[in-house]
Amino acid sequence: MQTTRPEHPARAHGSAAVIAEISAGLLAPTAHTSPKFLYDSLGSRLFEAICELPEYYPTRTEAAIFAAHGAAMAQDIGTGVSLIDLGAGNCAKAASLFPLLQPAQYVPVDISRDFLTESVTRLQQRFPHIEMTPLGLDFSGGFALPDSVRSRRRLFFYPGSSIGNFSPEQAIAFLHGLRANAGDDGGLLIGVDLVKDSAVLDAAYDDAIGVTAAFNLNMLRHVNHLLGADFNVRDWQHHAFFNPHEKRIEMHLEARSAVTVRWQNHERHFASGERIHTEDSYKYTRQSFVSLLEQAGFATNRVWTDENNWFAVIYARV
Ligand code: AVJ
Repeated sequence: MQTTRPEHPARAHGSAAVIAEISAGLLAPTAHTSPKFLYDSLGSRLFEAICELPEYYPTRTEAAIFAAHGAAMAQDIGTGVSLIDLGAGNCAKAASLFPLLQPAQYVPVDISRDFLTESVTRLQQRFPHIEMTPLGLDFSGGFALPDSVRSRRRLFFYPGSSIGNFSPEQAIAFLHGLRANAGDDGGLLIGVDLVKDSAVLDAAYDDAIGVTAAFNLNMLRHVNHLLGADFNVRDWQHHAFFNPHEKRIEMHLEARSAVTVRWQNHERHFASGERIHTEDSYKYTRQSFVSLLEQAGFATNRVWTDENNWFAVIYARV
C-alpha cells in the first residue's frame, strides 16, 4: 500500500475516529467496512424500501408475529416501561406496539441522527402522552443511558434481526452489556432471523429490482462524504450470498475493473474482481439463539415464531 498526496483532496466530513475506523478497514488485506456506514439519510430510506420488497421476508414476517402475539408479549412485559429502541430508524415497529405496551417513555437510538429526528417529530404528534427521548448515536460499542431512562423499568427493543450484524461472539458481548444495563427487573424483546433454505435467503439480499444493490452501493457515496474519498460508484457491483458454513449472509462490493481509490493521504488499489466486505447478517436456529442469550446472562426466554419458522421474536429476562 502506497501513500501519496492527491492534487485536489476533497473535504472529509467524518470525525477523526470515523475516518480512522473506515481507513483501517479499507486498507486491510481483505477490505471491509462496518454495516453502520450503510445508514446515511438515503441509506435509511433505501432500507425502508428494502422492507417493502416481496423478497425481503424478515420485516413482514416479524410484523405478523407481533400482530399475532403482541397482546401476549405485552402481558408478559407489562405496561409503563421505558422502551429503548435500538436502531429505531423510522420508529414504525415500536409505534405498532405502543397501543398494547403503553410505554411511559420511548427512547429511540439510531446512528442516522437526522432521519431519527424527523421520525420522532412525526411520532410525538401521534402519541403526545409518551415522553420521547431520541438518542442520535452509534450504540454498537455500548452507550450510557440518560438518568431519565435509568429511573424506570427498562425494556430493550432490538427488532429486525439487526443482532445478525454482530458475529456470535460479538453478539454475546453486546447482549451481556444490555443485560447489565437492563437492571434486575428489565428485559429484552428481540427479533432474530432463522436459518432457512438458501434460495430464500439469497433472494432476500439480492432482489430483482436492485434496491439492495443500491443500498449497498450507496455506502460508497457515504464513505466519499465521510473520508473525502473518490470512489466511483459505477466501478462497483453488489454481491450477496448465504455462506452456509458461517450461517450468514455476506454482502460485498466487487470491483468491475482494476481501480485505485484515494482519500486524505491514503490510496488503495483494488484488482478487478476484488471485494470490499460490507455486511454480515448471521442467521440462527431457535436453539442456537436461546443458547446465545443464556451465555449473555439472560435466564428466562419466551419465543414466538411464524408458521414457517422463518423468524423468531424472543422476550428475554434476567
Ligand atoms: C438491518 C441488519 C437487519 O441484515 O437483513 C437488509 C440489513 N442488509 N438487506 C439485514 C440488510 C441488506 C438488515 N438488518
